[in-house]
Amino acid sequence: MKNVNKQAKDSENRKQQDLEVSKSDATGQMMTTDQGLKINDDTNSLKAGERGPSLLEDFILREKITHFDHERIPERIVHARGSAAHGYFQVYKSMEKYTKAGFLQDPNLKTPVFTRFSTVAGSRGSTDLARDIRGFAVKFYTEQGNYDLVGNNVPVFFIQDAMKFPDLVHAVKPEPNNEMPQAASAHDTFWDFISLMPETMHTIMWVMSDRAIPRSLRMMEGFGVHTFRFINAKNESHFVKFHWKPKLGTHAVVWDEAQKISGKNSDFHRQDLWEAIENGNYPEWELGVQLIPEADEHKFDFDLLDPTKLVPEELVPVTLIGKMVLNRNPDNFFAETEQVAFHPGHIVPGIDFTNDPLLQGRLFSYTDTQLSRLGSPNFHEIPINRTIAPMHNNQRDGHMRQEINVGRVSYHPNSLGGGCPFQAKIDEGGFSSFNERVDAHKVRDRSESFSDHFGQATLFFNSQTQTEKNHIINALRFELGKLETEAIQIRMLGLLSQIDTNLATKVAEGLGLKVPKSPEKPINHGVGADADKHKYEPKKVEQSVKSSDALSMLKNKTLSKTITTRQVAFLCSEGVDRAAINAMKAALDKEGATMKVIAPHLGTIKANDGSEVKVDQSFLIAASVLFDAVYIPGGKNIGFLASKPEAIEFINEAFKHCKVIGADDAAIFTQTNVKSVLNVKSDAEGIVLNANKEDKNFTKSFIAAMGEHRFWSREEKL
Ligand code: HDD
Repeated sequence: MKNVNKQAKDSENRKQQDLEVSKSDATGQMMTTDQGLKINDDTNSLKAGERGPSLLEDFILREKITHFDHERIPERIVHARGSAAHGYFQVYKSMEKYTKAGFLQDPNLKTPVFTRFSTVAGSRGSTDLARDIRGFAVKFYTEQGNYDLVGNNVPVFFIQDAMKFPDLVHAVKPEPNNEMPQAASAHDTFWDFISLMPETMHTIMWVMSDRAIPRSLRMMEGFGVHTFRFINAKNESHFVKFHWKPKLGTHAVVWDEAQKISGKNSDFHRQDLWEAIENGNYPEWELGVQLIPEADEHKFDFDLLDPTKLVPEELVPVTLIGKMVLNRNPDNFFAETEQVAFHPGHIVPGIDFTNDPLLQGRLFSYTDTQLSRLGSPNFHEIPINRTIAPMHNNQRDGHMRQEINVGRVSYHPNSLGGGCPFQAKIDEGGFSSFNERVDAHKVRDRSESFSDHFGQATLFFNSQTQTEKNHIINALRFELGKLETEAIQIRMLGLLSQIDTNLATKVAEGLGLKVPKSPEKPINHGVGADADKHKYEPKKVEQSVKSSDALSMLKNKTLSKTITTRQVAFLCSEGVDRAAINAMKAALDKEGATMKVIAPHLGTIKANDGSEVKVDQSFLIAASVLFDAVYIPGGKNIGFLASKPEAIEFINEAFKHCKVIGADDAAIFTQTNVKSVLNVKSDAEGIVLNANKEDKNFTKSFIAAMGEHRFWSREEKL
């Protein structure tokens, strides 16, 4: 067993060892120029006299400034804002029945991975909490070469054909005349495009749901989106959909919170991921697959090649086949997180594409974009992109080539180099594309089987709880409410009415508009220009599955009750009950949750027993939106906090966002001087009281309530 573990550990470390040779550590070293010349003065430039002009001769100044002038590279055209971590993937049991992919065979093999999460629309410095899809890109450094699973936290995409991707991105990005708004879809150009492209409706439902405002990058699902293929050693193909299921469950914040977090800490997700890994709370996901035999390709109400559709888990269950653990933060953000280059076309034998027209376009786009972003076809040599598999071919030269290819041969076939590098036979691991038969006319067209634009949007909406439906309605009211053009709002109401009449009516109420009686007929602009193509008119296909729990976060079994790594704010001031702090802290520690003492000032405060309590954050810095729950320990401080507007705001906000509030003394909620300003109903769900310190189960009750995460009944009452 020991040997097996060692083998797994060794395989996991292979990428780390590879990166080691490129690392530079200045500890204990002298400062030099880029040429290795030791620098004697890094503060003063070379001048003609103490007060004279700087000299052109100053090669040290020139080198330093020149390098600085060229430090920036273009940010990613989409997914510019991202955070990443290293880790490993391990399969539970061999998947050889379905795929010959090397990293999916041996449960003792740990394949190194580098995973980058991102928002789509915002710039590199934009807020983490934008309403947006999150990118979920995993680079597996396999022994057969790099495999990239470049997915999102939403299982479907806005458009069906890559031809429309630049239009979609132009529409959502800040408007070109005034570069506004940043990292937001709530503006006219986005909804103008969406309202004219009914195929976007299913994904719009997801983006308007709380999936688009995750609580943490560690608490969101991932999806490969497209249907891919698994190919086994007998060259048999199964269609496959990939899922990542987070061990901590799938959780979100609410929109009001998201907006406030953006102001308080726009690095909220980045910091959360970084700190979890630094503290040894390694985030974990299980990889799931939905497997569909070739023969079942046409068995569904939708086309498997259509990326605006998902396969309901009721029709094809998700089988969990392995796990990914992220256990190491990058050493250098630019070198690793910024320079990593993902590409859905980086595949290994055993995995292959389908003819999904969105995927087909992506296969071109990703290498192309690296050429302008990273500047050269040699981006594969950048340490984070380097494969751990042996790499030999006849590609040569280009900007910034690192490799020194020896010998005189750089072509194939050759006799002077003994025919090397050799082509690999299939049984030697050589890649060959799936032998799919394609027999067709060349057409610029789309299959009629892609015409259902509403069926799964309705399925998604119907699968949500009432709370989730309310959040979708409010998100649409917010987004559409920000538009300047009424015609776009009305067009959207027309489309929403095809998904659900109640949804459209409720959104219309918020906008002060009426749902159009005979909505503009949705045009499929992708193929609508030609009169003969009326067969492509958008339609709604009734889905055989009417409601799917897996699509709702609140019904979903992936909503885990664990409170590991959750953050609790302890609101304290002078005279706070020391024993109460200790008891709650100990109980939270046991569950892996963390606490912070929030008080009127930094430094320390005196507890009721005379001891000093270290303050982590003052009310000036802290905010309820940055915490999962609030605890108000007893003692004299209750009276003080009740008179402190910042504390009242803290508690009110936690109540509004349906979080657990625990208090040792009900007085905080009932004092006459605060009753008028405190919006908390002390008998509401999720308010845990330890009246007169008599409740021995208080900490237990508080933790159990935290496991429910939010008490939505309060929101409905509000
Ligand atoms: Fe894309 C980046 C995911 C459609 C073109 N995409 C990018 C990233 C993710 C995705 C996660 C960031 C990777 C990283 O962290 O570096 N993209 C998707 C998914 C899609 C999708 C799940 C649909 C199912 N993308 C898509 C299309 C095109 C692109 C249709 C173009 C035809 N995507 C790009 C890109 C990016 C990119 C322009 C920008 C930066 C990069 O590639 O490296 O090439």
